[in-house]
Amino acid sequence: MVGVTQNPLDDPNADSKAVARAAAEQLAIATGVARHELAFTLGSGWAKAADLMGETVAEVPATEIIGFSAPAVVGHVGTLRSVRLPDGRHALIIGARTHYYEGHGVRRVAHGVRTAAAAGAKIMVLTNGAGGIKSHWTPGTVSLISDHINLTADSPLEGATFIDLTDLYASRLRDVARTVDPGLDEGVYVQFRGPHYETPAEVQMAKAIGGHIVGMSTALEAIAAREAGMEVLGLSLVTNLAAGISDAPLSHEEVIAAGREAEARIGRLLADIAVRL
Ligand code: 8IG
Repeated sequence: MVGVTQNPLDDPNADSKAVARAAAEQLAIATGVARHELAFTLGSGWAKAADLMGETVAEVPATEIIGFSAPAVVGHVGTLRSVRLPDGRHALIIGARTHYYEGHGVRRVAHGVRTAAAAGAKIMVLTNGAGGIKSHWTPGTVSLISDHINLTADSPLEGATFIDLTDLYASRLRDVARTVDPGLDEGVYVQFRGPHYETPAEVQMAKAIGGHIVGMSTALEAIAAREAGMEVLGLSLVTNLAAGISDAPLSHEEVIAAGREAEARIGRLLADIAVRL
């Protein structure tokens, strides 16, 4: 396409970690913050957390940083933010997730996480809006992610990279989150490719194989985070019951509305968790 800048990650010969290091360097210059100790990817409904966590030191359009692309979804924010927490640590806030369903490949999906690792982050907090399989969950419920099932049949890792995924969603960090809200439930996140929602039969399959949450983002990112040596905390905002769990058809507008309704409460929750991480 004329006038569209090439993303270096689309070059099959590109070294995705080198691109992430370059992105982290650009980010350090653009934000004036040399090192980010922790990082957050804010999915549907979670954007408010960034304002509540601390003082925004800098905000950069993601497209100004190498390897990032503009978000494909209305309601997603396309910026990278540096926020100073009350204790002086800096959090990198990634409001520009690239989803697998966009079809740009796993390197672009993993780029935010890899950039966070290259920027110094030891803890990666992955949040999302998702569908719930536990029938007692109401829209607006937050669940910790305890584990995942990756149904994309893909991996962000290249070559013979055999990475252990035991305790991928660190039980240590889930315990920290529960010191803020002891009532937080947890569940197994099942990543589908999307962008269509599941059929009720697929949701029943996800349930039968041990899933509690259905989504389109987090599993691949979590794998990349583990490869990069980060501890992962995963949080899902259940914006809707998964297809067939309730009789209601799913709509993106409803998902956005549930996110709006929940955003102040879950933003506060995440900000309170952040200072304890
Ligand atoms: I928000 O019901 C949201 N994201 N796969 N299924 C899947 N992703 C989702 C859903 C859902 N709701």
